[in-house]
Amino acid sequence: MKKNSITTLNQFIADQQNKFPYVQGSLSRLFGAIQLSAKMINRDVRKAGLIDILGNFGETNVQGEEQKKLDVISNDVFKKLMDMSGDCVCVVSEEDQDIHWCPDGANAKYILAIDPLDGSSNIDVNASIGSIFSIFKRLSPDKPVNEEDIFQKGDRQVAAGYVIYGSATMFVYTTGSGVNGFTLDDSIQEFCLSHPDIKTPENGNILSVNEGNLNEFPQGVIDYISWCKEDNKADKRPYSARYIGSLIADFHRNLLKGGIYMYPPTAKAPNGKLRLLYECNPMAFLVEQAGGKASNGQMRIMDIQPTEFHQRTPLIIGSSNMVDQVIKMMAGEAGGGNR
Ligand code: AHM
Ligand code: MG
Repeated sequence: MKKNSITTLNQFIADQQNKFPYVQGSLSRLFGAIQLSAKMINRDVRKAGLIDILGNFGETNVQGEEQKKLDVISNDVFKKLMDMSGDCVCVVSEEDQDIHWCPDGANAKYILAIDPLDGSSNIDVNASIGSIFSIFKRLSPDKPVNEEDIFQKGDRQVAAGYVIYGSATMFVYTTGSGVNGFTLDDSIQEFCLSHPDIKTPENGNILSVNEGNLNEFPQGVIDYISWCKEDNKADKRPYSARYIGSLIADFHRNLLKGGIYMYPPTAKAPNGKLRLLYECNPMAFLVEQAGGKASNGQMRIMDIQPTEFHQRTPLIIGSSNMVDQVIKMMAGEAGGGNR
């Protein structure tokens, strides 16, 4: 990035299109629609307290969770803009039971998976929340899209990213050639390149996990958490505990500073809480592109074969050496320290 120059997300995508043939016209148009969705959701999030849209919608989503009004609004915004784009075959969303087929998308190339507003329990308390997206290419232009197209492994994602509605609004994405972050300049309503080529440190000293569930975690995870609290100057232990309960906020901080986020299996939820298609796959693509790792404790997240829309998986994600250490300890291998 040249000093004193501004690169908007649109300019950046246009440049990428020249460099990488796979960022073709329709993918950049799809990005345009995602970007506009993000701006519209950002507008609503920013005035959520002013226009009676805070609080519960009064219904539960397909997974029995209470939906917030902003969850519903964000889901509708994404679907409407995908419909208008003409570049998206269908949308699968954490908030919907069924596939949303875009009316003019029968011949389009791309499939969008979204968590339209993640961390929504934080809306009422004005903490950071975000939208997560993952893009796949349909398997064949000649056959109608079916579940096989949607249940592709994360490794086949064409692009993924998130928009964080935090103290600033940022758009962070990858198309498989690094990770770049853009901050929304409110005055011109443009996302401008602020975090080029993000690389996450190999080692970090931040631990993000809901320790309230500690007694239900596998022994290896419990051991790892105790290990993080031990004194060891060489690797900056004890680590700092930071957990806000909003995946994007915890992930974003750890991506930039170095750290680990875990949502391990628990006795009550052996597959954890987070969804493979809408949360884990896109975050895994981003973290790997930034030099980090993402695992379910046994295998790489992006190698998991999806079999259900709302499939859940444990998630261990962040700085590569930290993820390796958890995996080692989950496998019962010595982790060091005085266990
Ligand atoms: P959501 O998609 O319903 O918002 O749930 C996902 C969120 C993540 O953002 C967050 O990391 C996690 O749930 C927090 O769960 P818990 O409160 O069990 O720690
Ligand atoms: Mg979510």
